[in-house]
Amino acid sequence: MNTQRSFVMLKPGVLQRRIVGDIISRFEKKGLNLVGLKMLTIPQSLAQSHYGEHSGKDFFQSLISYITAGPVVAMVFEGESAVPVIRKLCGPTRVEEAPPGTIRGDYTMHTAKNIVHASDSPESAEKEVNLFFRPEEIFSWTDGNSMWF
Ligand code: 3AN
Repeated sequence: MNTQRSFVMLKPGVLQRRIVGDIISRFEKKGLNLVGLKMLTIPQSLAQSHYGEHSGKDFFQSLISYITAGPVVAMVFEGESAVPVIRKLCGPTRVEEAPPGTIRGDYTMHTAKNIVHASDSPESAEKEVNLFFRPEEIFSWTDGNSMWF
């Protein structure tokens, strides 16, 4: 059993479009455990740290503006192979490559506004969870239905 945690963030447009419940539901129905959940407006400094690897790219400034434009929903999910499983549910970064059935494939038209962030490795997940959550804000729980998933 390879239990992992992953950081997931619903970007500002998700709240505006009133589809927060739809998106969270996809992760829940898959069988992932929601163990951390908060809303926040991301400060500039946190946005720059979170997307530091893209600093200098042509889309960096618009990415920072977008991500700080309104409240986001930040979450931590736990489950077996949670990191790759969640990436699959989200779909590829580029929307023209995101197939129907994935979150990005079903809900977005533009890569720059691809509505959801999900950790791309267990190492990134640990870093991102620690960036957005304090240890006491994570609530691991035992899923009584785990044998059915
Ligand atoms: P992912 O979010 O799939 O891990 P990253 O880390 O390469 O992808 O990109 C982070 C975010 O930057 C994306 N979610 C998207 O909003 C934005 N982004 C990535 N590539 C582009 C691009 N070519 N043009 C505009 N925005 C982009």
